[in-house]
Amino acid sequence: MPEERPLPLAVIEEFEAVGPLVGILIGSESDREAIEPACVELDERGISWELKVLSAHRDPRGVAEYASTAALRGTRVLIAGAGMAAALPGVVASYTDLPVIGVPLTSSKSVMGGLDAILAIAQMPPGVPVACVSVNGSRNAAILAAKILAQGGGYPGTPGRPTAEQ
Ligand code: RP5
Repeated sequence: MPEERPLPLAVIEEFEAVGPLVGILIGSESDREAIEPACVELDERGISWELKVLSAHRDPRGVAEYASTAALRGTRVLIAGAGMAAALPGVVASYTDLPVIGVPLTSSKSVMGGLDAILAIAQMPPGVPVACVSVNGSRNAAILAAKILAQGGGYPGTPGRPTAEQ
Protein backbone atom coordinates (compact mmCIF):
# COMPACT_ATOMS: atom_id res chain seq x y z
CA MET A 1 0.00 0.00 0.00
CA PRO A 2 1.48 3.41 -1.00
CA GLU A 3 2.47 5.74 1.83
CA GLU A 4 -0.16 8.39 2.50
CA ARG A 5 1.15 11.92 2.23
CA PRO A 6 -0.68 15.11 3.09
CA LEU A 7 -1.80 17.10 0.07
CA PRO A 8 0.39 20.13 -0.56
CA LEU A 9 -1.22 23.38 0.53
CA ALA A 10 -2.44 25.57 -2.27
CA VAL A 11 -0.14 28.53 -2.75
CA ILE A 12 -1.87 31.87 -2.94
CA GLU A 13 0.47 33.85 -5.15
CA GLU A 14 -0.23 37.17 -3.49
CA PHE A 15 0.68 35.84 -0.03
CA GLU A 16 3.82 34.17 -1.31
CA ALA A 17 5.51 37.45 -2.13
CA VAL A 18 7.51 38.92 0.71
CA GLY A 19 6.40 42.45 1.43
CA PRO A 20 8.44 45.38 2.75
CA LEU A 21 8.50 46.28 6.46
CA VAL A 22 6.52 49.45 5.85
CA GLY A 23 3.58 49.80 3.48
CA ILE A 24 2.72 53.35 2.46
CA LEU A 25 -0.65 54.14 0.95
CA ILE A 26 -1.84 57.43 -0.50
CA GLY A 27 -5.33 58.24 -1.65
CA SER A 28 -4.34 59.90 -4.91
CA GLU A 29 -1.47 60.54 -7.29
CA SER A 30 -1.85 64.16 -6.19
CA ASP A 31 -0.61 63.11 -2.71
CA ARG A 32 2.69 61.70 -3.99
CA GLU A 33 4.84 64.79 -3.43
CA ALA A 34 3.58 65.27 0.13
CA ILE A 35 4.38 61.68 1.13
CA GLU A 36 7.88 61.75 -0.41
CA PRO A 37 9.65 62.78 2.86
CA ALA A 38 8.47 59.51 4.43
CA CYS A 39 10.07 57.51 1.62
CA VAL A 40 13.34 59.47 1.93
CA GLU A 41 13.42 58.99 5.72
CA LEU A 42 12.84 55.23 5.44
CA ASP A 43 15.51 54.96 2.75
CA GLU A 44 17.99 56.80 4.96
CA ARG A 45 17.26 54.35 7.76
CA GLY A 46 17.58 51.33 5.47
CA ILE A 47 13.97 50.29 6.08
CA SER A 48 12.18 48.58 3.19
CA TRP A 49 8.96 50.18 1.99
CA GLU A 50 6.51 50.23 -0.87
CA LEU A 51 4.12 52.93 -2.01
CA LYS A 52 0.65 52.23 -3.38
CA VAL A 53 -1.96 54.67 -4.61
CA LEU A 54 -5.28 53.31 -3.36
CA SER A 55 -8.29 55.44 -2.54
CA ALA A 56 -10.71 54.46 0.22
CA HIS A 57 -13.51 56.07 -1.75
CA ARG A 58 -12.54 55.30 -5.34
CA ASP A 59 -11.11 51.80 -4.83
CA PRO A 60 -12.43 50.44 -1.53
CA ARG A 61 -11.97 46.81 -2.63
CA GLY A 62 -8.32 47.44 -3.46
CA VAL A 63 -7.77 49.03 -0.05
CA ALA A 64 -9.48 46.10 1.69
CA GLU A 65 -7.40 43.57 -0.21
CA TYR A 66 -4.11 45.37 0.44
CA ALA A 67 -4.76 46.04 4.13
CA SER A 68 -6.06 42.58 4.94
CA THR A 69 -3.07 40.81 3.35
CA ALA A 70 -0.24 43.16 4.37
CA ALA A 71 0.64 41.33 7.62
CA LEU A 72 0.70 37.98 5.82
CA ARG A 73 3.32 39.38 3.46
CA GLY A 74 5.54 40.43 6.36
CA THR A 75 4.70 44.13 6.49
CA ARG A 76 4.82 45.41 10.08
CA VAL A 77 3.63 49.02 9.94
CA LEU A 78 1.34 50.90 7.58
CA ILE A 79 1.43 54.60 6.78
CA ALA A 80 -1.62 56.06 5.07
CA GLY A 81 -1.75 59.61 3.76
CA ALA A 82 -4.84 61.33 2.45
CA GLY A 83 -6.43 64.73 2.09
CA MET A 84 -9.96 66.08 2.24
CA ALA A 85 -12.34 63.47 3.73
CA ALA A 86 -9.21 61.35 4.46
CA ALA A 87 -10.96 58.04 5.20
CA LEU A 88 -7.96 55.99 4.04
CA PRO A 89 -6.06 55.49 7.35
CA GLY A 90 -9.23 54.54 9.22
CA VAL A 91 -10.42 52.13 6.57
CA VAL A 92 -6.96 50.53 6.44
CA ALA A 93 -7.01 50.14 10.25
CA SER A 94 -10.38 48.43 10.07
CA TYR A 95 -8.88 45.64 7.93
CA THR A 96 -5.65 44.93 9.80
CA ASP A 97 -4.12 44.54 13.26
CA LEU A 98 -0.94 46.24 12.07
CA PRO A 99 -0.30 49.70 13.52
CA VAL A 100 -1.52 52.39 11.14
CA ILE A 101 -0.06 55.90 11.06
CA GLY A 102 -2.26 58.44 9.35
CA VAL A 103 -0.82 61.48 7.59
CA PRO A 104 -3.32 64.27 6.98
CA LEU A 105 -2.41 65.99 3.73
CA THR A 106 -3.23 69.36 2.28
CA SER A 107 -4.87 69.28 -1.09
CA SER A 108 -5.54 72.05 -3.59
CA LYS A 109 -9.18 71.02 -3.16
CA SER A 110 -9.22 71.14 0.67
CA VAL A 111 -11.61 73.65 2.15
CA MET A 112 -9.59 73.97 5.36
CA GLY A 113 -5.98 73.46 4.28
CA GLY A 114 -5.62 70.09 5.98
CA LEU A 115 -7.69 70.72 9.11
CA ASP A 116 -10.44 68.74 7.40
CA ALA A 117 -8.10 65.76 6.93
CA ILE A 118 -6.57 65.87 10.41
CA LEU A 119 -10.01 65.83 12.00
CA ALA A 120 -11.08 62.92 9.81
CA ILE A 121 -7.97 60.90 10.73
CA ALA A 122 -7.69 61.76 14.43
CA GLN A 123 -11.33 61.15 15.30
CA MET A 124 -11.42 57.40 14.97
CA PRO A 125 -14.11 55.62 17.00
CA PRO A 126 -13.04 53.70 20.14
CA GLY A 127 -11.60 50.30 19.27
CA VAL A 128 -10.08 51.23 15.92
CA PRO A 129 -7.01 53.37 16.65
CA VAL A 130 -4.99 55.27 14.08
CA ALA A 131 -1.91 57.27 15.07
CA CYS A 132 -2.06 60.74 13.58
CA VAL A 133 0.88 63.01 12.77
CA SER A 134 0.69 66.69 11.82
CA VAL A 135 -0.64 67.99 8.53
CA ASN A 136 1.89 66.99 5.86
CA GLY A 137 3.92 65.31 8.63
CA SER A 138 5.01 62.40 6.49
CA ARG A 139 8.62 62.45 7.71
CA ASN A 140 7.40 62.08 11.29
CA ALA A 141 5.21 59.18 10.19
CA ALA A 142 8.33 57.40 8.92
CA ILE A 143 10.25 58.14 12.13
CA LEU A 144 7.35 56.79 14.19
CA ALA A 145 7.23 53.69 11.97
CA ALA A 146 10.95 53.17 12.61
CA LYS A 147 10.39 53.46 16.37
CA ILE A 148 7.59 50.90 16.22
CA LEU A 149 9.81 48.54 14.21
CA ALA A 150 12.56 48.96 16.79
CA GLN A 151 10.33 47.46 19.50
CA GLY A 152 10.51 43.71 19.96
CA GLY A 153 8.99 40.99 22.04
CA GLY A 154 5.40 42.16 22.14
CA TYR A 155 3.90 43.58 25.34
CA PRO A 156 3.22 42.22 28.84
CA GLY A 157 0.95 39.21 28.55
CA THR A 158 1.98 38.46 24.98
CA PRO A 159 2.47 34.70 24.62
CA GLY A 160 6.16 33.91 24.20
CA ARG A 161 7.41 37.21 25.61
CA PRO A 162 10.12 36.66 28.22
CA THR A 163 9.07 37.71 31.72
CA ALA A 164 11.23 39.82 34.05
CA GLU A 165 12.22 36.63 35.95
CA GLN A 166 13.50 34.84 32.84
C1 RP5 B 1 -8.20 62.44 -1.23
O1 RP5 B 1 -8.70 63.47 -2.01
C2 RP5 B 1 -6.78 62.26 -1.71
O2 RP5 B 1 -6.02 61.71 -0.67
C3 RP5 B 1 -6.35 63.63 -2.11
O3 RP5 B 1 -5.62 64.27 -1.08
C4 RP5 B 1 -7.66 64.35 -2.35
C5 RP5 B 1 -7.83 64.83 -3.78
O4 RP5 B 1 -7.65 63.75 -4.66
P1 RP5 B 1 -7.58 64.00 -6.24
O5 RP5 B 1 -8.92 64.52 -6.65
O6 RP5 B 1 -6.46 65.00 -6.48
O7 RP5 B 1 -7.28 62.66 -6.85
O8 RP5 B 1 -8.94 61.28 -1.39
